[in-house]
Amino acid sequence: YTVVLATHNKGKVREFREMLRPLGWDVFPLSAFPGYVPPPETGATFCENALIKARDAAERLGLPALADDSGLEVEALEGRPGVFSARFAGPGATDEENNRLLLAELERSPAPPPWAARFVCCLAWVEPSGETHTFHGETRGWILAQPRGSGGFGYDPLFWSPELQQTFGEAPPEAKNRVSHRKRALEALVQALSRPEKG
Ligand code: ITT
Ligand code: NA
Repeated sequence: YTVVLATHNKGKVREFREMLRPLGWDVFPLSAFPGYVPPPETGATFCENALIKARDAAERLGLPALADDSGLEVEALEGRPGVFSARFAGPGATDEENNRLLLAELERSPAPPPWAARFVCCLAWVEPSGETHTFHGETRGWILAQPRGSGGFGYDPLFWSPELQQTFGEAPPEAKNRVSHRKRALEALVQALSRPEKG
């Protein structure tokens, strides 16, 4: 496949490259299209936002497009930050600012640490013809009161994975890429595309 990866998030680009390398796909990052401005994410769900991003890229760039909308859902915060994960501390917030706000809100909540959470990913695949597919992946874990490790991106240093027995910030990339929400959604997509009638 030749596909546009419709994301400006460097962490996502890195992980998709790592995970797609063995598949031999030809993946174009959005940086290959310097004039392309992504649409505003106005959806209420991960899949709505992933579809907004993938549809726009497929239409305007004329290639199949893959978009990831993802985020962290924390039980003690009733599922927040959810679709607002990237801009939890405001538009253009840094990962560090988002992590600090998350811990501040959790410290104020009645629940003691660690706090149950999950990462969720919706992947949208859209062809220039308009044909559309979405795929879901999630991974469960615990938000720690202190960050550990500096790998990954976003909330990774705070997210302890029972499957890895370490945080996503401490885990080597190949370990995170075995159990992540992103990997699980990608597995579903690859399976569907490899079936003759597609997903
Ligand atoms: P694009 O829309 O350009 O893809 P974005 O960062 O704005 O980039 P999202 O709206 O999907 O993308 O927000 C995803 C946010 O959720 C991301 O910025 C992180 O804060 C968090 N997140 C998602 N996946 C993550 C992961 O694997 N590890 C840590 N944090 C993650
Ligand atoms: Na989003």
